[in-house]
Amino acid sequence: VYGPSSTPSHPLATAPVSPPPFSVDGFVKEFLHELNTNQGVALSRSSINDQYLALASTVKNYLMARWLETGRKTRESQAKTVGYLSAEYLLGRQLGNALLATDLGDIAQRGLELCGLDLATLRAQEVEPGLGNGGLGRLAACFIDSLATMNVPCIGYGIRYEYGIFRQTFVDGRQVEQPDTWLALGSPWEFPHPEASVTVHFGGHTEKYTDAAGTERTRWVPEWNVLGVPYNYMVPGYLNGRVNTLRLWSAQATQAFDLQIFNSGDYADAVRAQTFAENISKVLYPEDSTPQGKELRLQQQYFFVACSLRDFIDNELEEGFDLHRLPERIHFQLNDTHPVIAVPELMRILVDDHGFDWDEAWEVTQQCFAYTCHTLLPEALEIWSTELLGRLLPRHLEIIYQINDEFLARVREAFPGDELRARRMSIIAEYPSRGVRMAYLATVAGTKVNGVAELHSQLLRDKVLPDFSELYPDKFTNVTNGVTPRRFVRMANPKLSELITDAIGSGWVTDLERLRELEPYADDPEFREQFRAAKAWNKSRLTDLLAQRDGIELPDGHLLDVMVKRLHEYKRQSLKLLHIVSLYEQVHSGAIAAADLTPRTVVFGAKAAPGYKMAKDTIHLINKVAAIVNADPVLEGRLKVAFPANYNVTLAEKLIPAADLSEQISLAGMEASGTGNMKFALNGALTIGTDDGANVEIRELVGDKHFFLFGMSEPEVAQLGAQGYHPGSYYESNPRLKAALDLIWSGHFSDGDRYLFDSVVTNLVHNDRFMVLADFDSYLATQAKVEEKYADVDAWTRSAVLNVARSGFFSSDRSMRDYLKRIWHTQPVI
Ligand code: GPK
Repeated sequence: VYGPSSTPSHPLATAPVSPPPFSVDGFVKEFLHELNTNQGVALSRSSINDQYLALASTVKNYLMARWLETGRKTRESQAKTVGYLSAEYLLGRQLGNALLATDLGDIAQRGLELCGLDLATLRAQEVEPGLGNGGLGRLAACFIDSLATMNVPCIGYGIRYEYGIFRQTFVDGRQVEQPDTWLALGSPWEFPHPEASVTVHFGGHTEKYTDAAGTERTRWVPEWNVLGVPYNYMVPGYLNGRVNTLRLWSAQATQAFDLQIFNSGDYADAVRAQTFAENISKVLYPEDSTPQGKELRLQQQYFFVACSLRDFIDNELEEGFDLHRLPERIHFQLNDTHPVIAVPELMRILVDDHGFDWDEAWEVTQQCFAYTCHTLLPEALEIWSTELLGRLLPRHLEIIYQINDEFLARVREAFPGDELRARRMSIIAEYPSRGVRMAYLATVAGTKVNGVAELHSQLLRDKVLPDFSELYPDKFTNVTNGVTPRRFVRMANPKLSELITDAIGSGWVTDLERLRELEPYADDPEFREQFRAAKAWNKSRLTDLLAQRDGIELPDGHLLDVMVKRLHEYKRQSLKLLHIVSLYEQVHSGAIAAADLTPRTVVFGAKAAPGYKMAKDTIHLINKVAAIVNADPVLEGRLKVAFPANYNVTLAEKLIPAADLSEQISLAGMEASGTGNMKFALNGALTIGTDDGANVEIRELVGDKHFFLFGMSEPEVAQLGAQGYHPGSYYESNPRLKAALDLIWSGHFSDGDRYLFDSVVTNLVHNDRFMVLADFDSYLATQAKVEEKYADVDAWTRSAVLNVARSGFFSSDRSMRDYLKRIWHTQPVI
């Protein structure tokens, strides 16, 4: 199928592809060429968007030779590839990262200047692909960056949503969602390959037949299908010449599908059919940690997984490859339960399409997958109703039943007579209705199951999947999450990066543990001064950005206190809010003088799932409190609340480097890991946090003296829950807490409307599933310690430097080494 039909005789035809000359002149020539031939405009007539697109193409041209070379090397080596299966990739802008990975930044800047253009302006033109909700999607993006940088063959597989995570706006303080039209001005980073499309089937029924050899077999007779069109994206390693591939699938109507209806003469129906097919990759579901069980969502999951398996088997393996050896060539990592339908799909391919017998197929399948769990919230674990699954994917449901039968036979063998256990462990849930527990299916099928921080992995074993960890003790492992130091330090924080590199050399960018070498500098007054100067620069950069982006004015010289993450009750934005309301209330009741407050600006950034009422009410309340606090002359210069709308990766890159204080205040035992917490520590913010997720490991590494721990521990939470938690008793017995809640209740922040936020306050006082009130006192006491320390500039800076120096463990390069060692057992290809 591939390549020329006769042996080429021109010498250039077989020579390696060469990138354009690496010089300012070479760059200018290439850039103008792209502007003229791709955009079809002269420089003098070009728009900023033209210039941005031409710049992106220019940078792609530099990467292209490396991309082709990477593909050639990987194929030649026949190395095992990591197939990262993820419904979300929260990539962030591509241009800055590509310039960094190619070391083209300076050349581009100088070249553009010669053209009378400004690199920063063109970078600001890029709309980030927001193809994820939050931590889980951003983690996938960090992981593929690290694998490329570490020379590990990896294909990221996912969905090319036409609309990513919604654009958040505020109208009278309420969240209003707008569609994310990230493709509207053109997406220069993608390479569509319609010729490599894959057909995906749905619906219909199954039937038995006897094959030529007389064996009874099953085949799936589907009812409808769609086409998966792959779009490739470059995933450049940092200065190492490797460019891996991210392959995202877009849904289109198949011709056969169209023709059938066109032939029936109903043109309008045919066009509708096309829309129906395209719906599958139309929009990212904006629910984070709360699956809705929607049919279209299951269609999305099967769609991208079926495309990806077919793609790997048909295109990445040599012709005639023996699929018995598939585990030698791929390990698919299941990023949460979203892609778990890949398990029965691979079984179907092997058994139905390739004639494997069941046991052989199961042997192969079991070696090809591993599963990462990202949550402890029971409501976040996906269960697909058997009714829906059977209707959409009848053959897969049969396969799941058979997997379950054999699995339960094994359970009964290991625990004879323990029928209750067999029922507990069944992949098929019977109550409240019949459904497939995708986490159980993944656990049974995979080589390994991992949590995303030590505490989370332990709780996963002990509380979420205890029966499974008893049956398969060796399957369970931990890989603590990490973040890419390229994007989140080197690129986002150029001043700190320069300071670090001046002190210890540039090796830290790919070997983050080297940050340890900074420790002695914590005691160097001159270094601390420069460290503060970098922080001040970041703050003023943020001040400029928020002024022009949101019309928000950041006061000078404040402690910058930042809480950015999805809005969820378990993360407890309401605790941060109660802190603010309490400060306001204490000043106005005369309990404290405004002049005694540490000048502080609290910055929130958070999107709420559109159907999550409590989360949206909390956003509304934060905005209302902000309006009152910010307009209060008594608090002028002392307390300010900023809530820029539409928090995303682009904003994070400016916000995190400017922060002094990082808020990681989830109820202990609820935040699987957190990755924002790592980004803040690496950028020299101190953390106020509970003993939860990766906070535990951050505190262990940076040391108690440099971390503000508060609140109940996970065992204390469990104990309080078991003995019966009564939030009302905290409300009644803590006057400061009562005063703050009463102030909200009184309508003070809602123009006298006592009902507007009644649900928020009532929920806290009477239900409070996440024990906000129980931790209120401890939180406030610890905030007082924060203020005390902040007053000692040198002590604060010393701790901040030590946070940076001791957080090297949280590089996603280290996470990838752990996955390679503990799960994938594969190696770099050099
Ligand atoms: C977990 F279950 C989920 C989910 O649906 N989405 C999501 O972003 C997050 N997560 C966890 O909440 C974080 O603690 C964790 O760091 C992140 O996944 C990556 O593992």
